[in-house]
Amino acid sequence: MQSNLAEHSDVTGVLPPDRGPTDSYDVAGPTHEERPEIAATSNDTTTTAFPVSPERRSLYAEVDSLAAEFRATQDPDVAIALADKRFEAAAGYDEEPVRTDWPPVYEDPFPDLRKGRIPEVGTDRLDARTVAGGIKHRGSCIVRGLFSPEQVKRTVESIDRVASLRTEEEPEPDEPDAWYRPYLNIGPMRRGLRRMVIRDGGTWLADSPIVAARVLDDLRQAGVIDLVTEHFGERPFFSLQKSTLRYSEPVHNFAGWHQDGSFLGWNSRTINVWVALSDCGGDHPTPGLEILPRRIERMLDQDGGLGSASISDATVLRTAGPTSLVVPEFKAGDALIFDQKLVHRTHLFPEMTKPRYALECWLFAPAHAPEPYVPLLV
Ligand SMILES: O=C(O)CCC(=O)C(=O)O
Ligand SMILES: [Fe+2]
Repeated sequence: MQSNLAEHSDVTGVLPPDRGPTDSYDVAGPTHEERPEIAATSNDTTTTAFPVSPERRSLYAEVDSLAAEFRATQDPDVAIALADKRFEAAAGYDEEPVRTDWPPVYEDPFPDLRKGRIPEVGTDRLDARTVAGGIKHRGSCIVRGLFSPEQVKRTVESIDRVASLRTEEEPEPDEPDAWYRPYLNIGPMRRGLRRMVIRDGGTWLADSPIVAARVLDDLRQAGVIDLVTEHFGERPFFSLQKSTLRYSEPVHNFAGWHQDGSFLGWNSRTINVWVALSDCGGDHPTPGLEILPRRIERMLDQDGGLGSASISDATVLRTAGPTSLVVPEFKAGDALIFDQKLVHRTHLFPEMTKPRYALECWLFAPAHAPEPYVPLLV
């Protein structure tokens, strides 16, 4: 399959990584050879208890200590040092995967929920059994109030501030600072992708050292990093290209149905934490998400014609069968947690009048992160 970035960006809202023209998007996951069982000794992601090499362990510890220093001081120079250290700690990852029992087996945590409904929990039930179990059995899980109103307000203001520091014409300003400091150690394809993300209103989270430090702290504080760590059995990575501060205009456009696994790699180990930062979905005049609320275990044909990742309406409807497609209502601060198999798209209709802010943060199990994505330690 040919990669065509222009094709991918504007009509689908789906931004796959940049790849060489001969690369395929159907990335096979690493083979599941037998490996000696290594148990994670702790779920505490701020420790260095995971069985990584001593060199990497000390980089992880440096990330933790810079994160603590930034939390205490809010010093912009520390935010920059922290961002750099996150790249360094994840670069060239070649450790054995911790979990050999994949996928984990979860009972349906919502046995009484009607078919076609998305399970909902509060932040008091953020554990892998509930949320990853919900994903496994229902396709996704809503977490109400993942971000507090203060966290929402701060993140929205940050998105506006960061957006004022870059334009599509000048995505990499000459005088970067801790609010916007795009990562430059990438080639022209990835730079083109950055430009397209900006054109669509987004900013890569990792391009803002201050916002990345705060948002990752917010996610940790809410308990979501621990739950993903528990699910992966190891401390997650995020990536340059697949964690985005989103600002979406209410422009009625063709938004492609997709499964992110069609370009992230069907067998990657990943969880997306998507946080609404505006009230949206339902009947709000604000773009939300439209979802096929069921677990789909196979990669659907990408026959949508809106870029090589998109799935046609006909295929989605045929796959849904009796299940109705849904547009859940989100209050600012609510989150949808899902993996690479969920069938979804941005929900847009012509009468929409209000823009939407959101955070999209795909987390990866380090040994199963898709290779084209530049990794950073969470
Ligand atoms: O925010 C959106 O409208 C789309 C998000 C999406 O497709 C994703 O997070 O995978
Ligand atoms: Fe998506």
